[in-house]
Amino acid sequence: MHSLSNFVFIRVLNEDPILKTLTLLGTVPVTTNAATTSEGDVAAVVTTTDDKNKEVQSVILLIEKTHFATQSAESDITRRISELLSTGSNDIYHWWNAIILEGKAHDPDLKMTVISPATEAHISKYSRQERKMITETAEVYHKAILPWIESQPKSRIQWVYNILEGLKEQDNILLRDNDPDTGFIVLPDSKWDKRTLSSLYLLAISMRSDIRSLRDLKTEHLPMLKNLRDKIMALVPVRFSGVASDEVRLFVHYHPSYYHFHVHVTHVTAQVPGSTVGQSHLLDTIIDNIENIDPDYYRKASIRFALGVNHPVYNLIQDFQSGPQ
Ligand code: M7G
Repeated sequence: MHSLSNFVFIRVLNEDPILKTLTLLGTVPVTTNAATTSEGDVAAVVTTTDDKNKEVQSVILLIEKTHFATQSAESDITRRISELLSTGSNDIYHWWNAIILEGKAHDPDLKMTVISPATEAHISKYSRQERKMITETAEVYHKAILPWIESQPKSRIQWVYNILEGLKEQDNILLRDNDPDTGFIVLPDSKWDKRTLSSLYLLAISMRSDIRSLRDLKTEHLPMLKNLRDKIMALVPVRFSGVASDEVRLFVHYHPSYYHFHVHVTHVTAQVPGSTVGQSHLLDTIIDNIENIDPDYYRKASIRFALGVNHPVYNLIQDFQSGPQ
Protein backbone atom coordinates (compact mmCIF):
# COMPACT_ATOMS: atom_id res chain seq x y z
CA MET A 1 0.00 0.00 0.00
CA HIS A 2 1.72 3.22 -1.15
CA SER A 3 -1.07 5.81 -0.96
CA LEU A 4 -4.00 6.61 1.25
CA SER A 5 -6.31 7.68 -1.57
CA ASN A 6 -8.39 4.47 -1.27
CA PHE A 7 -8.45 4.47 2.52
CA VAL A 8 -11.98 4.51 3.95
CA PHE A 9 -12.14 5.46 7.63
CA ILE A 10 -14.10 3.13 9.96
CA ARG A 11 -13.26 4.21 13.49
CA VAL A 12 -10.63 5.56 15.87
CA LEU A 13 -9.03 2.63 17.70
CA ASN A 14 -6.98 4.74 20.09
CA GLU A 15 -5.43 8.17 20.64
CA ASP A 16 -2.98 9.62 23.11
CA PRO A 17 -2.69 13.38 23.62
CA ILE A 18 0.61 13.04 25.49
CA LEU A 19 2.35 10.83 22.94
CA LYS A 20 0.50 12.70 20.13
CA THR A 21 -0.61 9.50 18.49
CA LEU A 22 -3.78 8.50 16.68
CA THR A 23 -4.67 4.96 15.61
CA LEU A 24 -7.28 4.56 12.90
CA LEU A 25 -9.06 1.53 11.50
CA GLY A 26 -10.21 1.64 7.91
CA THR A 27 -10.40 -0.36 4.73
CA VAL A 28 -8.78 -0.40 1.30
CA PRO A 29 -9.74 -2.54 -1.71
CA VAL A 30 -8.34 -6.08 -1.45
CA THR A 31 -5.01 -6.34 -3.17
CA THR A 32 -3.74 -9.54 -4.72
CA ASN A 33 -1.31 -10.03 -1.87
CA ALA A 34 -4.15 -9.88 0.69
CA ALA A 35 -4.59 -13.60 0.38
CA THR A 36 -0.95 -14.12 1.22
CA THR A 37 -0.47 -11.61 3.98
CA SER A 38 3.05 -11.54 5.38
CA GLU A 39 1.50 -12.77 8.61
CA GLY A 40 0.23 -15.73 6.55
CA ASP A 41 -2.75 -15.64 8.79
CA VAL A 42 -5.32 -15.60 6.04
CA ALA A 43 -8.20 -16.75 8.23
CA ALA A 44 -7.65 -13.90 10.64
CA VAL A 45 -7.43 -11.18 8.00
CA VAL A 46 -10.52 -9.05 8.22
CA THR A 47 -12.14 -8.70 4.80
CA THR A 48 -15.65 -7.55 4.03
CA THR A 49 -17.55 -5.89 1.18
CA ASP A 50 -18.22 -2.17 0.81
CA ASP A 51 -21.40 -0.39 -0.49
CA LYS A 52 -20.42 -1.20 -4.06
CA ASN A 53 -19.99 -4.88 -3.20
CA LYS A 54 -16.23 -4.68 -3.67
CA GLU A 55 -14.04 -6.76 -1.38
CA VAL A 56 -12.10 -4.63 1.07
CA GLN A 57 -9.48 -5.49 3.67
CA SER A 58 -8.88 -3.95 7.08
CA VAL A 59 -6.06 -1.49 7.48
CA ILE A 60 -4.63 0.04 10.65
CA LEU A 61 -2.92 3.43 10.49
CA LEU A 62 -0.70 4.40 13.40
CA ILE A 63 -0.07 8.13 13.13
CA GLU A 64 2.36 10.00 15.33
CA LYS A 65 3.42 13.66 15.32
CA THR A 66 7.18 13.68 14.88
CA HIS A 67 9.64 15.32 17.22
CA PHE A 68 11.17 18.64 16.16
CA ALA A 69 14.41 18.43 14.24
CA THR A 70 16.79 20.67 16.14
CA GLN A 71 20.05 20.10 14.31
CA SER A 72 20.09 22.75 11.62
CA ALA A 73 18.78 26.16 10.66
CA GLU A 74 17.41 24.41 7.55
CA SER A 75 14.88 22.60 9.69
CA ASP A 76 14.19 25.56 12.01
CA ILE A 77 10.51 25.18 12.89
CA THR A 78 10.02 28.94 13.31
CA ARG A 79 10.72 29.37 9.58
CA ARG A 80 8.05 26.85 8.63
CA ILE A 81 5.13 28.46 10.45
CA SER A 82 2.80 29.98 7.90
CA GLU A 83 0.13 31.38 10.21
CA LEU A 84 -0.10 32.36 13.87
CA LEU A 85 -3.50 32.50 15.55
CA SER A 86 -3.54 34.32 18.87
CA THR A 87 -5.48 32.52 21.60
CA GLY A 88 -4.80 35.11 24.30
CA SER A 89 -2.24 37.07 26.23
CA ASN A 90 -1.60 38.32 29.73
CA ASP A 91 1.12 40.80 30.58
CA ILE A 92 4.32 39.38 29.09
CA TYR A 93 2.68 35.99 28.27
CA HIS A 94 1.26 35.28 24.81
CA TRP A 95 -0.40 32.12 23.50
CA TRP A 96 -0.72 31.13 19.88
CA ASN A 97 -1.85 28.27 17.77
CA ALA A 98 0.32 27.85 14.71
CA ILE A 99 -0.19 26.35 11.29
CA ILE A 100 2.65 24.70 9.43
CA LEU A 101 1.88 24.56 5.77
CA GLU A 102 5.00 23.74 3.90
CA GLY A 103 6.21 20.20 4.49
CA LYS A 104 9.87 19.30 4.18
CA ALA A 105 10.92 15.80 3.17
CA HIS A 106 13.90 15.86 5.54
CA ASP A 107 11.76 17.21 8.38
CA PRO A 108 8.45 15.36 8.12
CA ASP A 109 5.51 16.24 10.36
CA LEU A 110 4.10 12.75 10.82
CA LYS A 111 5.47 9.24 11.22
CA MET A 112 3.06 6.58 10.07
CA THR A 113 2.89 2.81 10.33
CA VAL A 114 0.44 1.01 8.08
CA ILE A 115 -0.63 -2.56 8.80
CA SER A 116 -2.33 -3.93 5.72
CA PRO A 117 -4.05 -6.31 5.71
CA ALA A 118 -4.64 -6.19 9.47
CA THR A 119 -5.75 -9.27 11.39
CA GLU A 120 -8.22 -9.46 14.29
CA ALA A 121 -5.18 -9.80 16.59
CA HIS A 122 -3.80 -6.46 15.34
CA ILE A 123 -7.15 -4.72 15.75
CA SER A 124 -7.41 -6.04 19.28
CA LYS A 125 -3.81 -5.08 20.13
CA TYR A 126 -4.16 -1.50 18.90
CA SER A 127 -7.67 -0.86 20.34
CA ARG A 128 -7.99 1.22 23.47
CA GLN A 129 -8.80 -1.19 26.27
CA GLU A 130 -8.81 -1.50 29.99
CA ARG A 131 -5.52 -2.78 31.38
CA LYS A 132 -5.32 -4.97 34.46
CA MET A 133 -2.60 -6.55 36.53
CA ILE A 134 -2.63 -10.34 36.41
CA THR A 135 -0.32 -13.09 37.70
CA GLU A 136 0.85 -15.95 35.52
CA THR A 137 2.03 -18.84 37.70
CA ALA A 138 4.39 -21.49 36.34
CA GLU A 139 1.45 -23.91 36.33
CA VAL A 140 -0.85 -21.71 34.26
CA TYR A 141 2.04 -20.97 31.89
CA HIS A 142 2.81 -24.63 31.21
CA LYS A 143 -0.81 -25.83 31.09
CA ALA A 144 -2.59 -23.00 29.30
CA ILE A 145 -0.27 -20.34 27.90
CA LEU A 146 2.49 -22.47 26.35
CA PRO A 147 0.00 -24.51 24.26
CA TRP A 148 -1.49 -21.22 23.04
CA ILE A 149 1.97 -19.84 22.14
CA GLU A 150 2.75 -23.07 20.28
CA SER A 151 -0.50 -22.80 18.34
CA GLN A 152 0.51 -19.39 16.90
CA PRO A 153 1.28 -19.66 13.20
CA LYS A 154 5.03 -19.28 12.55
CA SER A 155 4.08 -16.80 9.85
CA ARG A 156 3.18 -14.23 12.55
CA ILE A 157 6.91 -13.67 12.90
CA GLN A 158 7.62 -13.73 9.16
CA TRP A 159 8.98 -10.18 9.47
CA VAL A 160 11.62 -11.50 11.92
CA TYR A 161 12.73 -14.24 9.51
CA ASN A 162 12.82 -11.68 6.70
CA ILE A 163 15.40 -9.74 8.72
CA LEU A 164 17.42 -12.78 9.83
CA GLU A 165 17.48 -14.27 6.33
CA GLY A 166 18.65 -11.01 4.78
CA LEU A 167 15.45 -10.34 2.83
CA LYS A 168 14.24 -7.10 4.43
CA GLU A 169 15.56 -4.00 6.22
CA GLN A 170 19.15 -4.94 5.35
CA ASP A 171 20.22 -1.33 4.74
CA ASN A 172 19.46 -0.56 8.36
CA ILE A 173 21.40 -3.33 10.06
CA LEU A 174 23.78 -1.93 12.68
CA LEU A 175 25.36 -5.17 13.87
CA ARG A 176 25.25 -8.76 12.71
CA ASP A 177 26.77 -11.59 14.73
CA ASN A 178 26.15 -14.80 12.80
CA ASP A 179 27.01 -17.29 15.52
CA PRO A 180 24.04 -19.72 15.53
CA ASP A 181 24.03 -19.98 19.35
CA THR A 182 25.09 -16.60 20.63
CA GLY A 183 24.55 -14.39 17.57
CA PHE A 184 21.98 -11.69 16.90
CA ILE A 185 21.13 -8.78 14.62
CA VAL A 186 20.69 -5.18 15.78
CA LEU A 187 18.63 -2.71 13.76
CA PRO A 188 16.35 0.27 14.40
CA ASP A 189 13.01 -0.69 15.90
CA SER A 190 10.16 0.30 13.60
CA LYS A 191 8.89 2.61 16.38
CA TRP A 192 11.99 4.84 16.16
CA ASP A 193 12.08 7.90 13.89
CA LYS A 194 15.75 7.04 13.20
CA ARG A 195 16.97 10.49 14.13
CA THR A 196 15.99 11.56 17.67
CA LEU A 197 18.73 10.27 19.96
CA SER A 198 16.77 10.92 23.18
CA SER A 199 14.18 8.43 21.93
CA LEU A 200 16.70 5.98 20.43
CA TYR A 201 14.98 2.62 19.98
CA LEU A 202 16.80 -0.39 18.54
CA LEU A 203 15.91 -4.05 18.42
CA ALA A 204 18.30 -7.00 18.90
CA ILE A 205 16.93 -10.22 17.40
CA SER A 206 18.49 -13.54 18.40
CA MET A 207 19.70 -15.92 15.67
CA ARG A 208 18.12 -18.77 17.64
CA SER A 209 14.54 -19.61 16.88
CA ASP A 210 14.03 -21.96 19.83
CA ILE A 211 13.61 -19.28 22.50
CA ARG A 212 9.99 -18.17 22.54
CA SER A 213 10.23 -15.76 25.44
CA LEU A 214 11.74 -14.98 28.83
CA ARG A 215 10.18 -18.21 30.15
CA ASP A 216 12.57 -20.33 28.03
CA LEU A 217 15.77 -18.65 29.24
CA LYS A 218 18.18 -20.74 31.29
CA THR A 219 21.92 -21.20 32.01
CA GLU A 220 22.75 -22.39 28.49
CA HIS A 221 21.58 -19.01 27.19
CA LEU A 222 23.84 -16.91 29.41
CA PRO A 223 26.65 -16.69 26.80
CA MET A 224 24.11 -15.39 24.26
CA LEU A 225 22.58 -12.89 26.68
CA LYS A 226 26.00 -11.60 27.76
CA ASN A 227 27.33 -11.46 24.20
CA LEU A 228 24.31 -9.43 23.17
CA ARG A 229 24.57 -7.08 26.17
CA ASP A 230 28.31 -6.48 25.85
CA LYS A 231 28.32 -5.92 22.09
CA ILE A 232 25.36 -3.54 22.19
CA MET A 233 26.83 -1.55 25.06
CA ALA A 234 30.02 -1.18 23.01
CA LEU A 235 28.18 -0.41 19.76
CA VAL A 236 25.74 2.30 20.81
CA PRO A 237 28.16 4.99 22.08
CA VAL A 238 30.31 4.52 18.96
CA ARG A 239 27.46 4.48 16.47
CA PHE A 240 25.37 7.16 18.19
CA SER A 241 27.79 9.67 19.64
CA GLY A 242 25.96 11.54 22.34
CA VAL A 243 24.50 8.37 23.86
CA ALA A 244 26.73 7.02 26.64
CA SER A 245 26.66 3.35 27.60
CA ASP A 246 25.06 4.22 30.95
CA GLU A 247 22.18 5.81 29.03
CA VAL A 248 21.34 2.59 27.23
CA ARG A 249 18.47 0.49 28.57
CA LEU A 250 18.20 -3.17 27.52
CA PHE A 251 14.99 -4.99 28.33
CA VAL A 252 12.70 -7.80 27.31
CA HIS A 253 8.90 -7.70 27.21
CA TYR A 254 6.86 -10.36 28.91
CA HIS A 255 4.49 -11.06 27.27
CA PRO A 256 5.98 -9.96 23.96
CA SER A 257 3.86 -9.55 20.85
CA TYR A 258 6.20 -11.81 18.89
CA TYR A 259 7.48 -15.11 20.30
CA HIS A 260 11.00 -15.11 18.86
CA PHE A 261 13.58 -13.92 21.38
CA HIS A 262 14.47 -10.24 21.01
CA VAL A 263 15.75 -7.47 23.25
CA HIS A 264 14.59 -3.85 23.23
CA VAL A 265 17.41 -1.29 23.28
CA THR A 266 16.40 2.26 24.13
CA HIS A 267 17.77 5.53 25.42
CA VAL A 268 17.00 5.69 29.13
CA THR A 269 14.82 8.77 28.54
CA ALA A 270 12.77 7.21 25.72
CA GLN A 271 9.07 7.01 26.43
CA VAL A 272 8.18 3.49 25.46
CA PRO A 273 4.57 3.32 24.29
CA GLY A 274 2.63 0.42 25.75
CA SER A 275 5.49 -0.62 28.00
CA THR A 276 3.69 -0.17 31.26
CA VAL A 277 4.80 -1.40 34.67
CA GLY A 278 5.29 -5.11 34.78
CA GLN A 279 5.87 -5.73 31.07
CA SER A 280 9.56 -4.83 30.90
CA HIS A 281 12.34 -6.99 32.41
CA LEU A 282 15.84 -5.52 32.41
CA LEU A 283 18.35 -7.76 30.65
CA ASP A 284 20.87 -7.38 33.51
CA THR A 285 18.29 -8.55 36.03
CA ILE A 286 17.41 -11.53 33.83
CA ILE A 287 21.09 -12.53 33.64
CA ASP A 288 21.48 -12.09 37.39
CA ASN A 289 18.37 -14.14 38.20
CA ILE A 290 19.57 -17.07 36.08
CA GLU A 291 23.21 -16.84 37.10
CA ASN A 292 22.92 -16.08 40.80
CA ILE A 293 19.44 -17.01 41.97
CA ASP A 294 18.29 -20.11 40.09
CA PRO A 295 19.14 -21.52 36.64
CA ASP A 296 15.42 -22.34 36.26
CA TYR A 297 14.24 -19.01 37.60
CA TYR A 298 11.96 -18.16 34.66
CA ARG A 299 10.54 -21.67 34.33
CA LYS A 300 9.45 -21.56 37.98
CA ALA A 301 8.58 -17.92 38.53
CA SER A 302 5.14 -16.43 39.01
CA ILE A 303 5.22 -13.36 36.80
CA ARG A 304 2.86 -10.45 37.34
CA PHE A 305 2.22 -7.99 34.51
CA ALA A 306 -0.26 -5.52 33.13
CA LEU A 307 -2.20 -6.65 30.10
CA GLY A 308 -5.05 -5.34 27.96
CA VAL A 309 -8.21 -7.24 28.78
CA ASN A 310 -8.63 -8.16 25.08
CA HIS A 311 -5.32 -10.03 25.09
CA PRO A 312 -5.76 -13.82 24.70
CA VAL A 313 -3.26 -14.41 27.53
CA TYR A 314 -5.40 -12.36 29.92
CA ASN A 315 -8.45 -14.46 29.09
CA LEU A 316 -6.57 -17.77 29.24
CA ILE A 317 -5.30 -16.97 32.74
CA GLN A 318 -8.75 -15.87 33.90
CA ASP A 319 -10.36 -19.05 32.48
CA PHE A 320 -7.69 -21.22 34.07
CA GLN A 321 -8.23 -19.58 37.45
CA SER A 322 -12.00 -19.95 37.32
CA GLY A 323 -12.19 -23.38 35.66
CA PRO A 324 -11.85 -26.86 37.18
CA GLN A 325 -8.17 -27.74 37.69
P1 M7G B 1 7.46 -7.09 21.46
O1 M7G B 1 7.93 -6.97 22.87
O2 M7G B 1 7.32 -8.48 20.89
O3 M7G B 1 6.07 -6.41 21.24
O4 M7G B 1 8.48 -6.24 20.59
P2 M7G B 1 5.52 -4.94 21.49
O5 M7G B 1 5.12 -4.48 20.11
O6 M7G B 1 4.34 -5.18 22.36
O7 M7G B 1 6.59 -4.13 22.11
C1 M7G B 1 8.51 -6.28 19.21
C2 M7G B 1 9.23 -5.03 18.73
O8 M7G B 1 9.46 -5.17 17.35
C3 M7G B 1 8.42 -3.76 18.93
O9 M7G B 1 9.19 -2.80 19.61
C4 M7G B 1 8.05 -3.34 17.51
O10 M7G B 1 8.00 -1.93 17.35
C5 M7G B 1 9.16 -3.95 16.68
N1 M7G B 1 8.77 -4.31 15.32
C6 M7G B 1 7.61 -4.89 14.96
N2 M7G B 1 7.63 -5.13 13.62
C7 M7G B 1 6.54 -5.77 12.88
C8 M7G B 1 8.83 -4.69 13.13
C9 M7G B 1 9.41 -4.71 11.82
O11 M7G B 1 8.85 -5.17 10.82
N3 M7G B 1 10.67 -4.17 11.73
C10 M7G B 1 11.34 -3.64 12.81
N4 M7G B 1 12.54 -3.13 12.62
N5 M7G B 1 10.80 -3.64 14.06
C11 M7G B 1 9.55 -4.17 14.22
